[in-house]
Amino acid sequence: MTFLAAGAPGTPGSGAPTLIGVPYDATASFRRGSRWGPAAIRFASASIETYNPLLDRDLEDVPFVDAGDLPVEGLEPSAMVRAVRGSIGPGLPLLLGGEHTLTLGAVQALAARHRDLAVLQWDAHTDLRSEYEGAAICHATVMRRLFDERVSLVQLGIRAGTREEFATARQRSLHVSRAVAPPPPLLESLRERPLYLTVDIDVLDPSVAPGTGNPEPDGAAYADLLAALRSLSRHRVVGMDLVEVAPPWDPGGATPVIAASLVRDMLLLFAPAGRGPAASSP
Ligand SMILES: [Mn+2]
Repeated sequence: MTFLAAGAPGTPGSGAPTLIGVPYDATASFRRGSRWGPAAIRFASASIETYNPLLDRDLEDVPFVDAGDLPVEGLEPSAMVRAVRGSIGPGLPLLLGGEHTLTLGAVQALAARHRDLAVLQWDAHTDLRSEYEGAAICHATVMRRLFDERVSLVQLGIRAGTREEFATARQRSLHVSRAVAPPPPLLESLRERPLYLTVDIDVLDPSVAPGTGNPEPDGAAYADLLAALRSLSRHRVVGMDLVEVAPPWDPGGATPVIAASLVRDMLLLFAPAGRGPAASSP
C-alpha cells in the first residue's frame, strides 16, 4: 500500500481525513533534510502492512485522502504558515513534515474553528524560545507562538531546551513532562476538549529514528509513543501532524518506515471509521 494510492473511498474536500505534505525545512538550524520527509514517508508506506495486530484495525477500512504536497518551496516561514493554514479543509488533517514550524498554520486554522483547543506535543525539545537567531517564526519558537493562539499546550517526552524555556513551560504549559504518556487526571481533563496532536519524530530515541534534524539521546520507544497516543483514542482529535523526518540523515532508511507506521497508526486511532469495526461504506 502507498498513501498516495490508498484512501480511494474518500475524495478531497469530502470531509475524509486528509494527508497533506509540507516539504519545507528553510529554518532548520543544525542540518536540513526534512523537506524530503513527505516523499520518503510515502515511499516507505509501500513497505508496511495496512493491518496493525496490536490495534486490530486495518487501514483498508479507513477512508482517507492523500492530497499530495503543498507548494511551499522558497516561501518565507510566515508565508508557509499561511499556506498551511489555508490548506486545512473539512476533513481531519494529518500533516507530514517538513519542519515543526508548519504546526502553527494548522493550529491557527483549527483554533479559529474550535474553541478551547488543546495542543498535545510529543517532542524531545520544548520549542519555546521567544525568538531564535532573529527569527520569531521558526522550528525553535513554534510552540511559543502557539500561546498567541490562546490554546492550551501539553508537552510530552521533553528532554532538551534552555533553562528559560523550561521555566516558560512550567509557567505557561498545561503540562510538561519527560514521560510520553499523559497522566490519567490530565486525560480526564481533556475529555471534552478538541485536541490537536503534534508529533516530532525526535521524541523517539535516535536508535529508533535517527533521520531527524536535532537528535537527542534517551528518547522514547515506539511502543511507548503508541501507548500514549492510544490513551487518547476516545478523545476528540480534530487535527494531527508528524514532523521533522529528515531522510538524508538516516542512510539505513528506517526512519521513514517508522514514520509511515506512525501515520498508519494515527489514522487507525483517530480517523472516524477507524474507531469501530470495518465501515460498510464511507
Ligand atoms: Mn524536536
